[in-house]
Amino acid sequence: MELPYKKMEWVEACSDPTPSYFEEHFANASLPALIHNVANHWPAIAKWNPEFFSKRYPDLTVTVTRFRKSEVKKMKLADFFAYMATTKDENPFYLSEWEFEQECPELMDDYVVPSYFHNWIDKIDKSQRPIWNWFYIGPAGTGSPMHVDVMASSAWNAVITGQKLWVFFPIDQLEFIYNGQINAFKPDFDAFPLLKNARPYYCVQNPGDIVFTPSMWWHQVYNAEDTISITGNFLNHTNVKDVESFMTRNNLSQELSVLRLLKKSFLVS
Ligand SMILES: O=C(O)CCC(=O)C(=O)O
Ligand SMILES: [Fe+2]
Repeated sequence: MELPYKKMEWVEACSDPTPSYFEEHFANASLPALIHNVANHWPAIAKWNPEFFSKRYPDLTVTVTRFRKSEVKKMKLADFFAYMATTKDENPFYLSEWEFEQECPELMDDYVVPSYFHNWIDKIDKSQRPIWNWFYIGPAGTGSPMHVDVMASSAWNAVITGQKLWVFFPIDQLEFIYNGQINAFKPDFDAFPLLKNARPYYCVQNPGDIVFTPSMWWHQVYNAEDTISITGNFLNHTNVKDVESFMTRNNLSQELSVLRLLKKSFLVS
């Protein structure tokens, strides 16, 4: 896809980084990454496809939405995959943020999260912790509007089948994106003139690629093909400051007390 920005940066790519390389170059530097040669070794790559999901969980009810939740409805999973294979909708339904862990916990055996995405949240008892793992599954033309991730956490996303395009805006370009009202893939420079000054980061993610989203970076995602992908958000020493200030700003006192316990157990002070 051609994007009409005067200047763009490519998201830096790497192949199966060591934890120290990943931390230094991406997590601590707060830069997005396109990581090759990790998720392509997951069992999920050979297993997760429309046939697998349709046969294994045909009657599971999921919630699907059009862009910016302009329409929301429930569907059976097998019916959604049948829709995905045939739709010509201009603004198709997307199965985004599907919380699969409770209904399909066995799917968690099909992937291995690299150690550099270590998640403090995993220390909290399953019944208490927030669900921060989701599938994003949809036909070509679906995607997620501009957003920052939950509670200023960071995220990894792996494409299993299909292709995603990503546009990222670093924190020092906030003034150009009008609080996320813009559509980064169809920028309207008349309605949002400052957007002309933006210099977004861009990448194309293919099957087996992982994209790392640093905390606080605004981003928008577009599925250029029918796509099955999975995301995990995480909190650890690399983003705890951002998460803590988010919680403080939003008066999340309960969450803050959990965060402080986690800090105590993970950070040697
Ligand atoms: O794939 C999508 O639609 C959104 C993914 C995303 O925003 C994320 O992983 O943080
Ligand atoms: Fe996101």
